[in-house]
Amino acid sequence: MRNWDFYMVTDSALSKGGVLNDVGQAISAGCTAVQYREKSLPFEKMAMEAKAIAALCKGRADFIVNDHLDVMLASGADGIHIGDGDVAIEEIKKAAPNAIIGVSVRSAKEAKDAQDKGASYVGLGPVFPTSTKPDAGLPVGLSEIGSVKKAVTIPVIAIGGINHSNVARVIHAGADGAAMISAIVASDGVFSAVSEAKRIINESRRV
Ligand code: 3NM
Repeated sequence: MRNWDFYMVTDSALSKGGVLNDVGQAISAGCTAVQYREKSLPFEKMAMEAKAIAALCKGRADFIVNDHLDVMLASGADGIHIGDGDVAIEEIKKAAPNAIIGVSVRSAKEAKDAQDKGASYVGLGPVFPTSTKPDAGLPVGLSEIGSVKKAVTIPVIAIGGINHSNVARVIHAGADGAAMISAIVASDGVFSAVSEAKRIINESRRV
């Protein structure tokens, strides 16, 4: 795994320029972690898009597929991100022993459980209110980041309602990285939105 201080998640519904264009711009701006999050396309379409993203990421960014083990395997992605009710970690490890496995968690206890089961990193959220994932639940708040960091040794990526105005607080609270959807893909320019997010993150690590 590379340094994942900024973690991009795709969203075809919110995207202005299309998912592939978004990923290309994000990588050009220095993004090192890309998650393909697509809920409703047929397998063939997802696999095709994921293969194209894998090619864009090759040698420059780690590529993670949300939920779909079959799409991860078909595209040669580096890993998978799972949440409640998705494919079990044991099944992923059987199919792809070297895959990076991310698990969505809401608390220190869930994070510890995920680490014990073999997760490579956790996604903690929603840190702030978000309308991008309507079923994300109530915000856990910045303080949970510190609790989760104390409970696990694997990287903690914060997600949910993170934007350019609050990402510095997320990093100060201890997150290893910040994941953003709407603040990036619904912006007027993905390249500049990612560059600016990375600049703020780097700056906030220094103070
Ligand atoms: N997962 P935005 S919140 C995909 O809490 C996702 O696990 C979350 O989108 C979680 O950056 C979320 O636009 C949506 O708020 C994040």
